[in-house]
Amino acid sequence: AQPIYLADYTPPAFWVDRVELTFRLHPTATRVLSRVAFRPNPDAPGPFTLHGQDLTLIRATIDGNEVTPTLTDDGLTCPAPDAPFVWEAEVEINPEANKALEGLYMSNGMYCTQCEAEGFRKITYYPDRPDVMAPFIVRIESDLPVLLSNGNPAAAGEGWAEWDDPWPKPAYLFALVAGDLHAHRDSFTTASGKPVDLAIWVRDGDQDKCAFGMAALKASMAWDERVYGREYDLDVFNIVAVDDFNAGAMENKGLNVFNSAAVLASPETATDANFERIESIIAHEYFHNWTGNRITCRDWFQLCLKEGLTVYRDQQFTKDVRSEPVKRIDDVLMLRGAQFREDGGPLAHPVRPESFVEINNFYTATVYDKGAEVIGMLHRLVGDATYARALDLYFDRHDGQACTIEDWLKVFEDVSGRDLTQFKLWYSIAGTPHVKVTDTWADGSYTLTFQQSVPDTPGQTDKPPMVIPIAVGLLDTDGTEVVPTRVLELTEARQNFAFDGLATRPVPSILRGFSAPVILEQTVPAEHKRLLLAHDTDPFNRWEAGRALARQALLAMLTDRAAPDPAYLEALQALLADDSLDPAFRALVLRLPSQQDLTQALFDAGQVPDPLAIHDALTAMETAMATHLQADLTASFDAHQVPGPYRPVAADAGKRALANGALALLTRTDAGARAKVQYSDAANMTQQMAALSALQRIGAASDALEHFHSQWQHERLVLDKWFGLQSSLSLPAEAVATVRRLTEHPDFTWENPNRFRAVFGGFSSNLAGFHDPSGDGYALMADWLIRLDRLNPMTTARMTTAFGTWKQYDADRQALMRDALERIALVPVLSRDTKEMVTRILA
Ligand code: BAL
Ligand code: ZN
Repeated sequence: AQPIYLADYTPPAFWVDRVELTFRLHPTATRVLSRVAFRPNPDAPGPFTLHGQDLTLIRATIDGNEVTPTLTDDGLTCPAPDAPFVWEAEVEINPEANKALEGLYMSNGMYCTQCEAEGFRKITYYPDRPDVMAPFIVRIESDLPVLLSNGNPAAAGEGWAEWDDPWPKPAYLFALVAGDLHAHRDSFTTASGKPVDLAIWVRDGDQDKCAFGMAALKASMAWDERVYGREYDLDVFNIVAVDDFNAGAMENKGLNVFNSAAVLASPETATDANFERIESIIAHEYFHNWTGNRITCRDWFQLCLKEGLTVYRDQQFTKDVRSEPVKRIDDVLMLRGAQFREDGGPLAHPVRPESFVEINNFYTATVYDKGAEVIGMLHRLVGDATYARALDLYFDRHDGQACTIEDWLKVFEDVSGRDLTQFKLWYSIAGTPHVKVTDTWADGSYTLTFQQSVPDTPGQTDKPPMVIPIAVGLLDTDGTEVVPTRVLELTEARQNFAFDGLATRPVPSILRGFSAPVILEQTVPAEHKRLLLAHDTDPFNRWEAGRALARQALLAMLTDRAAPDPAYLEALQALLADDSLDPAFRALVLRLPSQQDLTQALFDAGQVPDPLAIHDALTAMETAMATHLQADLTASFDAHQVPGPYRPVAADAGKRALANGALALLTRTDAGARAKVQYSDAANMTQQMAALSALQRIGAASDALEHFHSQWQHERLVLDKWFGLQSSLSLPAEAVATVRRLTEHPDFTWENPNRFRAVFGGFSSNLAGFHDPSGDGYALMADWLIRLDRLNPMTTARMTTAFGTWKQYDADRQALMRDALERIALVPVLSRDTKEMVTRILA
């Protein structure tokens, strides 16, 4: 397959004014009748071509006259008038055979669609590109009781329903759902007084898991009105939960389709983390109604236009409804864990990629999360008032259009009067910038010197300096803030910033709030880190200082065989006991860097990471924490039990997070005594899973696992947790055998992406297990990826990223991973998705 280039974009040769679709649903032989009003584009004349894939064409007409199109590799072409005309076609498709879960497919007897990015071409012949927008009218014929599509319900009768979506949309936002579904209903009145009927549609038995999602939807609708001035624009908003789904959810106009794991929750079956994730995904998909649907992308290279902005908006929402510092730390953990890793390896690409083979491979942490960071920087640089005016102008100027990053930045230039030429590099330069900072003190003047550079990435070298907003504050050596936060704007390769009028040499707090997605290189004495951990007014940097101390202590254990640093443990002790601090924040400070963080830190320091040594160092540090902090951890554990009925609110979740963080550590030295009690007494899934995880991490969970399986074997989402916990937390020596055993379990329904991801996504995060020196982990992963690729290329391709850091390891492991990757690459009928990923990883 040939790459597609951003530089080759040409507008469509034909516009679409109106689409009418009729679906005669049948599991193996669904008929799709389309009637599409086309109009030639005088600005880009060209042949009439339509995308199409896996379709059987029954008949086609133009203005009522039978035509015989020429079928091509990716659709068809046909002579067409040089004036507006009506194209009609009838095609047959087989939803039951569609295990790739793109286009129209069946899941547990229900029909469902997924069209982003290019799934609509598996439903009928059409210009399946986001810059072709049209209103859709849809008729569904089926005996199933619930028949849904986009827009407003228009009419319905026995065995049929019609839907009318007046808002012009690209085909990727089309959706259809049909099944024996049950509604959890509510309503919302918009700011201008328009009533909206809301429903979450689920399988029988799941009705009791919808209330939280519905509350999150209503909160999102109100928030978008209050903060962005955006009202909802249809009479109904439907959400459907489906078990077989490649992603988390999809923002189809008026008919969001959700992976059931991203919407269904009850206290008994979902953890605090599940509830928070559900709330943010519901918000994300709802916010797409304006940032994605009303204003969409001109082409798929502009994916970050809707995704970066919508992630930024959902992050703002979570900060507002929960804790701002905790959310910022969580987001940075995610960014560093996924995006920095991507940016530092063979899969690095710009926020706006310039070429792709398969667009599904670019729904990445870079497009989403770095894309959101870029918007956060823009916001920081122009300030709140200008950001708000820019967004108003963006919605006014571009409503109903398919736009580019240039359109987006022009809005900010027009409103702020700034030249964003250099800022725009954030969209085209891949790789995480490194910012090295040094300081000098002379004659009462303190100077910070910054030097920036961006590492080479595939296809990109010799990169120019970027615009980097660096939020800085200064403390004195007693911990009092002497200069409050100021945003320095770095634009050159090397730049000085002076602070005058200080009585003594200050302690700097740099990159407050993680004001830019960069790697900060600074030599900070341990006593300054402890001072910042104890006193910084910026909660992010307070946490960051604790993190740096933990990393330093762990690296010393790994490289110098040092004992766990007592000064670090003392600093933690003070923090743990500080009841003025949010328990959720304290829980984050207590969490050690992950195996993956330490792997990266060692690699960055020019060393070859040993996964087993890293695992053992983390275990030793946790044991030291449990021993030295036993009284404090016990006090924290006892003091943060949450009595009464479970509520998924941030305050209670924070207390549970701290108590359960303490429990995980205490389990290292009490042979699981507390965890066993908590497991037996648990009245909600957060408590049950925390206890089970703590036991699993010391290899003492077998009885509890057996009990958990028998308790939850009929709850598929809970069973995913059972699988995932074992693959991700099995002890290194047992992990490969455990995963193999899980794949032989009768409940391992591997065609379901959630179940597959639970086992193999969990396994790939268990670095000491996955990287077993035998190579058996790699071989097992490769075997299963090869198997899944025949059915589901999208999920397979994403999971190849387990091998993305292969060049960081020792020669033996590299050779074993290369063998596994080459074995996948050599499969004769490998999907385009997986082929592209494996080729890029191997390059
Ligand atoms: N557009 C794909 C799912 C999401 O980002 O919302
Ligand atoms: Zn999105």
